[in-house]
This record gives sequence, structure tokens and C-alpha cells, in this order.
Amino acid sequence: MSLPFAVSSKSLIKKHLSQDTYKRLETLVTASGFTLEKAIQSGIANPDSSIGIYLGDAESYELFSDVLTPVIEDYHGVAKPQIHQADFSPVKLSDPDPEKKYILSTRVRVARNIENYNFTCHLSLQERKCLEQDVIEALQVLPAGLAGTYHSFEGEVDKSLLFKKGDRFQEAAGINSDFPKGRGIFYSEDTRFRIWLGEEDHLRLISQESSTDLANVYNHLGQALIFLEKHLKFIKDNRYGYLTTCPTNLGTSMRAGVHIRLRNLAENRILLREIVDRHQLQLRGTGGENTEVEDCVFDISNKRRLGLSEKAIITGLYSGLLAIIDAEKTLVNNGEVYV
Ligand code: CIR
Repeated sequence: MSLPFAVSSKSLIKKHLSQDTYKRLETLVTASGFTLEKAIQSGIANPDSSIGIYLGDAESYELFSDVLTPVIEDYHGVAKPQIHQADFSPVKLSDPDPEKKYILSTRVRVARNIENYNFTCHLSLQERKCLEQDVIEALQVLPAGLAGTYHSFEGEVDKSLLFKKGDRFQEAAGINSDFPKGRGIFYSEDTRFRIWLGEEDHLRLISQESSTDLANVYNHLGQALIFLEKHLKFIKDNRYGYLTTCPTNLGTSMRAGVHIRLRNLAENRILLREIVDRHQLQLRGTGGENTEVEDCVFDISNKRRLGLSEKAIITGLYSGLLAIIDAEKTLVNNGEVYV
């Protein structure tokens, strides 16, 4: 039997799943009933998948490791990740943009999944509702400064508060099942701290501000996690760190980034790309992945999530931003337009 991927598919799952491995793994089932066939549904339905696999539970990472190990090593560029060294301790960094001329907003997010529940592509409505109740209870422990309100998507909810239903990749994986039931969003009173419940992972925890103070935004999230970890047990693996539905988020599961206006570098994309690559960052359009750059506003964030700590990610982003802002200013000093 040939593997069911489109001939045109360039996904990592197609690249690393040989006939032999598929034959060996196709009959295996995790205790919660998840199979390799379910895991690769999205990659089969979407020939343009870059990875093409989502996992249904923590055990899948072990059971299907013969194919997952090469996929993870290939995507993350880490040869045989050893013990994951987490370090979310607070950082002290000066403001990367003290003149407030370039950075428009700063955002740090992590993904978390909760022990004893399957991941979101393998979750019944009843399980989603139990998970939601556990999270609502845990949110009661948040102290002033982090405390806020949970908005269930099933009640009367301001449309601007909703996160969107997942894309076609997530749809094919089963992540959108029963949407919007069992989903919701939490906002701290000052809206600087947010939680998405039931998107691609159980939780996406987000610290976001229209400020340039990277350290503050990062430290705020670290503080929220300390409180939540007292009441929720997050699924963590020695080697892969926080386990996530999509293997691209393994490790720290952290994306830290800014929206930054770069009028001069927008005209010199080769230089911008060179600095971004040197600092192992990722360049996206104004609205995120696969969007256009509007009014010279870029979304710049860390590329690596696995094989380094949270602290290393934030300090790496900081150095990259200093280099980018310096290059933007240098172009001005060299007589090129915008001051
Ligand atoms: C793909 O394989 O292209 C999609 N499954 C998306 C991969 C990126 N992961 C993500 O957004 N969490």
C-alpha cells in the first residue's frame, strides 16, 4: 500500500514517514484511542502542509517517536535534543526603543496543555467542558494585577473578543470540533494578560502591551504562570519541554515578538532579512504569517522554540531588535530618507 500523501506534498511528515515505518506504526493505538492515521489527516488533506502532523495526546509523542523524532529534529534544527532546560526567571533589560519611535507593541505567548486531558484534535465536547471548568476554577487564584474575567464563547459575547475558528489545517486535524462550544477567552482587568482556551492548544497564555518594554511584557507572563502552575498541571516532557498539539511549538512553546515600523529597512529588505536571519528571528507581515507588510509595519519574533530556554529567547530577541533599530538609524545617518 502506498502512503496517502499527494505527489506534490513537501511536508516533513511525508519526507520522514517511510512505508516500513508506517507499516510498523499504523496498528498502534494510545490508551486514549489515538492513531498515526488520525495524526496525519491534516497533512493528507492539505498537500501544502509544511509539517502535516498534529498529536492527540502526550503518549502519541512516545508511541510514534520513530517518525516524530526526525520530523522534530528537521523542523527545529536540533540534532537529538537532550534535556529541555526551562528558565522563565525574570530578566532586566533596558528599553530596546527608548525614543518610542519604532516598536508599536510587544507580545509574548506560550502554549500549555493540561494533564489528564487529550490534546485539542482528540477532545470530545464533554471533555472540553470539564477542561473549561478546571481552568475557570484555577483563574480564581490570580492576584490583583492579573485577575480578570472569563468570557465563554457560548454566552453573550462581544464579537471582538473571539479568537477565530482554526484554519483548514486545523479543521482537517479535528481541532475545530464543536466550535465555539467549550471555548473562551480570559482578559485581566487591564487587558495586558489574556488566555485563549480551546484554540490549537488547551491554553494560549498571552502578555501583550502597546509598549516597547520587552522585559516587562515577558516578566508579566512569567508571573502569571507561577500562579497558574499552583492549580493546573501542565504536560511537560524531559526532552521536548511543554508538549503541544503541533510539534512546531515544542520546547518553550514561546513566541515573543513586536510590531515594529521600519521605514528605511522596508526599502532594504535584503539587509533586514540578513539581520533577522543572523539573530534567528522570524519576519512576518503586519497581520502575521502570510500577510502583507502595511505601512512598513513588520511582525518580528523568535524562530527557535526548542533547545533553548525562555530567558535565552527573550535576550536573543532583544539583541536582534537592538541590531535592527541600529541599522534603521544608520540608514538615516547615511542620508537615506526617514528621520
Ligand atoms: C502545516 O503543516 O503547514 C500546518 N499544520 C501548520 C504548521 C505550523 N504550525 C502551527 O501553526 N502551529
